[in-house]
Amino acid sequence: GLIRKPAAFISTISDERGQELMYSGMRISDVFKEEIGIGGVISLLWFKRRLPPYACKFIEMVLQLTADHGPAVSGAMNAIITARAGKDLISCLVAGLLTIGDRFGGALDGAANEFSRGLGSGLTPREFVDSMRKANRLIPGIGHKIKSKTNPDLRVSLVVDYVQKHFPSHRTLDYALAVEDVTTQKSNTLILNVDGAIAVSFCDLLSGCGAFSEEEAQEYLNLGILNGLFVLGRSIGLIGHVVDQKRLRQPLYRHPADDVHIPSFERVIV
Ligand code: Q5B
Repeated sequence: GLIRKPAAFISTISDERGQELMYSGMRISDVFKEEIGIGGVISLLWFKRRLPPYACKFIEMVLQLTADHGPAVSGAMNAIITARAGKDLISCLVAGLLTIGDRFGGALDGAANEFSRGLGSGLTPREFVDSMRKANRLIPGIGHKIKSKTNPDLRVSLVVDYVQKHFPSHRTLDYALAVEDVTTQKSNTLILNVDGAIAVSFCDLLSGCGAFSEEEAQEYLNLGILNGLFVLGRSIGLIGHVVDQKRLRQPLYRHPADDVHIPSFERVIV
């Protein structure tokens, strides 16, 4: 009989072979009929399941909150400079995205890991902060360049309010806020930042929404899904900055030399 050739790829999130495109088994027409929104589409394509409406709304909230934070942040600067060098939209977008990492915008995965570890191992917030200091590590999700206790980040307040109102449990967020009480004793800029607030809330969503086993929730965290949310959201703003620069016909950028400190070199004698 016929021997089936083993497939070169396995793929489980979408299927375009039939008459109608399917997202994790849901017809594209039903995606619109049921108005599941972009949060619902992400829940199908990233998590392969429908999440409750409050969770889908939270995903949409995250995308909107992270969409942009002005032209001065690392990602926007890189995208703007690249646009002014005349590069195409995709190159500019990628230039901006490549700044996202441990210090800027990409602290979500680390924050989820560290705060879950602290909570799970029963460390008090003070012990958790001390353990990070002893390990000579910054706490991911803590600290901001311009936001502080006296100049609060309203994005964080929006996240905290939403989670406290809609999530069945928010232990990780409560723990992170208690950690913030400790870190802000040192400096009032060491707040729970937007990366941290989203990350710990997402831990609470994965563990409390009833759609994931404990192992599945952990696996999604390990897969880097949280930094993925920031990348997706911030792409909206980065594209906006690129289009803006091109529309404004901004010239090639060169940084003023008097703003760069170049120490005088010793003359090298050959
Ligand atoms: N210290 C965010 O640094 C920043 C500490 C800490 C313990 C910490 C820094 C940091 C962890 C990574 C993180 C996400 C780089 C930030 C984002 C999106 C954004 C961006 C935007 C947007 C700020 C001064 C003193 C030193 C440090 C201590 C600092 N952070 N200790 N744990 N986490 N955080 N990133 O102000 O004793 O004087 O040596 O890396 O969560 O990216 O809008 O800009 O939407 O685009 O330059 O919001 O906190 O402070 O590095 O000079 O440190 O505080 O050890 O202590 P700064 P530094 P000492 S949200």
